[in-house]
Amino acid sequence: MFQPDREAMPVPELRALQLRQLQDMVARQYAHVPAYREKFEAAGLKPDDLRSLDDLSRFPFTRKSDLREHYPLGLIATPREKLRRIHASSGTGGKPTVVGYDDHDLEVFGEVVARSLYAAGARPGMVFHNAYGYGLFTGGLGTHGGAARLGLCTVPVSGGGTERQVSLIQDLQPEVIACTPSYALVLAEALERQGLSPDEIPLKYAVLGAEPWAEKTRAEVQKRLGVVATNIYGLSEIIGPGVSNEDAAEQHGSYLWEDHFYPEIVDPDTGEALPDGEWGVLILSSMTRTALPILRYWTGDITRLLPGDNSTGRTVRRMDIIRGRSDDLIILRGVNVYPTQLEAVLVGLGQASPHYHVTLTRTGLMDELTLQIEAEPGALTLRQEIERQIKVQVGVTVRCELCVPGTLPRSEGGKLRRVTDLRGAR
Ligand code: DLL
Repeated sequence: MFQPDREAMPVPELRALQLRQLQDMVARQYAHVPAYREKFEAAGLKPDDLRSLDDLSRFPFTRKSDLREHYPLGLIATPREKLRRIHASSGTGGKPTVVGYDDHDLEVFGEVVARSLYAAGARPGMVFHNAYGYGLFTGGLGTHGGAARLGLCTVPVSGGGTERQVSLIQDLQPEVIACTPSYALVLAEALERQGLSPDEIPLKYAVLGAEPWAEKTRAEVQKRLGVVATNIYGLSEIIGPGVSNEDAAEQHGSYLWEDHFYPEIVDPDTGEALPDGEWGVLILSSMTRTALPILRYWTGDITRLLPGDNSTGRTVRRMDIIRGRSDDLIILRGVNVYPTQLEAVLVGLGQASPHYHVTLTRTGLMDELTLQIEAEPGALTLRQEIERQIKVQVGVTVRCELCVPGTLPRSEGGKLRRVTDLRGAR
């Protein structure tokens, strides 16, 4: 363990700490964030109504829409001049969700990522090939900060440029790599093309996340890269990567750093609490964040907290893999895309028909998104323009297909399913 006193804290002590931190957070939100105060008042709640962990369920959820409504930084609890960094991720309505960090938050970020990398097998002095994207996405800079805290030597290669990544891996001999699981397979293929066998590849540990994946991919990555692969989970609204990570020797459930992030699992339809072991939506409260403390964030991610003992001696709970989402967020090659972002591009191009459908498929290693729209046959330039604008505005490559007007599915009163995901579990 990187911090045994925190990761293996006696459970009663951990619960007492969580309650104290939640009480402190709610008090700060009430005092400094008008939007939270209004929400509490609307629910008839004052900070001192939080007397036990059970009372938390009386407090309102925070949703992506709250962040959007207070775009860009209306939910911060510190003066703007204390902010030291901004990150962003896709929002539902075209505008990104912006998050802010002060010095203390960056400290917390470094700590939880350092713990995660340590659990993944990384040790001080190792060379770390960081292929998460650097920039507004939290993946690159987030893991970078944690690696510095742990004492790794980071190669900040970021995403893309696979051939160059292959040479850097051969030349710099990194033992640890971090990237999305789908990119790990792309790299494996490129290394194989160079004629390298798994035992000639220097990598020993892979820290994979930012998109859903399953055991089949783990086996594939481990075999082809010759690594032990663990799952790293996180989201920008809470901090970024490093909310939880599996232990390399155990590979069964990701340890959720619950001295910083308080987890709950609730029923996706009713929002009622579910006991450990049951699948539901993961709710997280970022108790120790000072610039952007978020109460009961509805992550939309479907998972469960694993009941029972573990083999590492940690006392913080583990979460299972993300089995799905309770909303329409699409994760395409690690990039978050909401159907409404695609719709916004269509509307912007004067594409008046609201009828469109998204199909996700997997060809070989790559996920593909096909966007079907209704248009007169032969509107070829329109098709190309839509593809180009989506690349520019949303940042993903998609294939646009024209359908005869009137042929795409229409809503029959209920929620129209605009997305068909044929990718299956990885
Ligand atoms: O994806 C943070 C991250 C970076 C995590 C690097 C891990 C590694 P966002 O862009 O805000 O943040 O997207 C968050 O991605 O709600 C999940 O739906 C999904 N996600 C993240 N990690 C995993 C994972 C980053 N290990 C959203 N398994 C989350 C499945 C994941 N889904």
